[in-house]
Amino acid sequence: MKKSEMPILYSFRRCPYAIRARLALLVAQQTVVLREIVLRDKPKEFLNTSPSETVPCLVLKDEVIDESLDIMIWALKMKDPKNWLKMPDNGYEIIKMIDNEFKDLLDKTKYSTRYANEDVTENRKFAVNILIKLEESMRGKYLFGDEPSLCDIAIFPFVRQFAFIDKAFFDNLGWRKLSAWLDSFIESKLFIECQHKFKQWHPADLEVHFPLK
Ligand SMILES: N[C@@H](CCC(=O)N[C@@H](CS)C(=O)NCC(=O)O)C(=O)O
Repeated sequence: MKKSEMPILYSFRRCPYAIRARLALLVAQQTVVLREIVLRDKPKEFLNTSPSETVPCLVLKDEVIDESLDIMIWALKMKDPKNWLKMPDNGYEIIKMIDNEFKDLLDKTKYSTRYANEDVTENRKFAVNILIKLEESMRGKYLFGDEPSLCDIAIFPFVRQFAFIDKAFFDNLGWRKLSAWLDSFIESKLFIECQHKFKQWHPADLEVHFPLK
């Protein structure tokens, strides 16, 4: 593919939404031009492109995909070597629940000082309850069997973020499956590759590609 034809991904290394988009691009072997964004210093090229002004944002020749889940689905429709798209419909409901209810509790736990009127202990408990239900519904090592699906991948970065707010607390919860589930992603080649550190993008920079060649 010629340079100018390559999709552009505006990304931010630590963002859980951007992480899941990069994981899907990686597994689908879709090479993009990566532009690492610093959220407090968004470049005008990004602001002029992303309707929501959030990362990730994938710029195709005639379309801008501004939602991480849509980027995942776009990439996997190109190539889905691990059959991540093969999952029951309720996988999408679980993603929605984690993106909304769980994400809200995650933020209220992680950034509790920003929520003066919220009870952090209660919110953390509600978040843990969601994860317990998730674990109880796991049909194998993963949500729908012994192989991960789109749903596992899409929710993993948020569970990881929650676990690392207080890893000792999380580990002490006595998980039967969820700790191994989480570790399998954290230790995977895919995640390590997806967390490569890119420098903040500036318009005059040479193109950097993701996945790295
Ligand atoms: N719905 C979006 C949400 C993405 C999102 O909220 N990303 C955060 C970073 S983790 C962001 O860009 N926030 C904008 C900001 O902080 O200015 C998606 O799934 O792609």
